Amino acid sequence: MFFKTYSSFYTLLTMSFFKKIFSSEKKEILDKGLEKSKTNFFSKLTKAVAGKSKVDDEVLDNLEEILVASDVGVSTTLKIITRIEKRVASDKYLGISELNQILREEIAGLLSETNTGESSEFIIPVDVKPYVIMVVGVNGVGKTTTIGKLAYQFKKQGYKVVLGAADTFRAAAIDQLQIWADRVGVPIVRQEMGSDPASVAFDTLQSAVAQKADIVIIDTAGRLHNKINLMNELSKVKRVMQKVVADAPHDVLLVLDGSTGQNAFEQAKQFTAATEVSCLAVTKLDGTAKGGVVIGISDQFQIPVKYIGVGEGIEDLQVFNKLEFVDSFFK
Ligand SMILES: Nc1nc2c(ncn2[C@@H]2O[C@H](COP(=O)(O)OP(=O)(O)O)[C@@H](O)[C@H]2O)c(=O)[nH]1
Ligand SMILES: [Mg+2]
Repeated sequence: MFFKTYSSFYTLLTMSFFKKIFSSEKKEILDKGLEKSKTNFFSKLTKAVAGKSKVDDEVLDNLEEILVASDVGVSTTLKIITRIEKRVASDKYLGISELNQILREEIAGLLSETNTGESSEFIIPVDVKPYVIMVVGVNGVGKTTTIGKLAYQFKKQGYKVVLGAADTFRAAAIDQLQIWADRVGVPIVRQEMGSDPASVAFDTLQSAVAQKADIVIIDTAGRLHNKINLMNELSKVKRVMQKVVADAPHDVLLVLDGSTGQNAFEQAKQFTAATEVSCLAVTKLDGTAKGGVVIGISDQFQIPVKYIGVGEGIEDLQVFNKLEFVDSFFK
């Protein structure tokens, strides 16, 4: 009895210890990833408030410009400015030294009001097998890389994963997914370049069912040159998958390249109009000054940002947490 209690206490202790190490590591990677965005934002802000002692109209005008220039987006910027104006009105005097703290609080407040709730990693119901995730987005945004990182996380959690190379548009796309599959150690279903993406998706699901796999991730080619084509292609892939798994896909993950700033917004608009998207991943937040785009995207779309990409490595995919993100940005 004593031993049992002691050992479960010990397990708890080590678990929380590792959790702490993990979360502080995650935080460090996020802080580092957002460095460029922060430097860019705060150097502008410092210039804008030089010689000022309180938050006045001029400071707010400058702040508005800086937020827009940081890719937060016009409509989200206006909401933030309105909130700060209200605060200035009620507090009478807001010192410049408090501006940072206020920005952090108001943006966190704004994002916590969005109705997408707290985002979390994919939750795989035990009675759904295989759970099918279709990944969409334009060429180069980081779909294949994100799939590799996700497969790695799922595998680590003990799930049996199968990948489907339904981006058959370029040979390199198929090979790249193969490289990730080998690296993670999960099976991949592929066909020749140029073959029908729907047929690859069909094969992948059949193979996953036969192998009793838990999760299937389907890579697709997102050619946006024509919305109707894109819509038709994605609905065909879905329709064909449903011949094997009736309610597939269970999730459609749209990948956006955060380093393209406003372009990412545009792509989100076009894809959500062309197909049902259930969640978002914003990649390449490391090495860009446009990290503010995540704030705008999570404010403006009714779809949760589930993941952010903060590097090219296998570990560099994080579950997006609004408050952690704002905290890291305004620290
Ligand atoms: N720095 C950085 N690079 C990334 C990230 N995600 C993807 N990439 C890179 O972006 C490029 C395109 O990625 P890829 O997965 O091939 O995009 P796809 O065409 O949408 O499948 C590759 O060189 C990736 O290594 C990220 O979070 N950070
Ligand atoms: Mg690809």
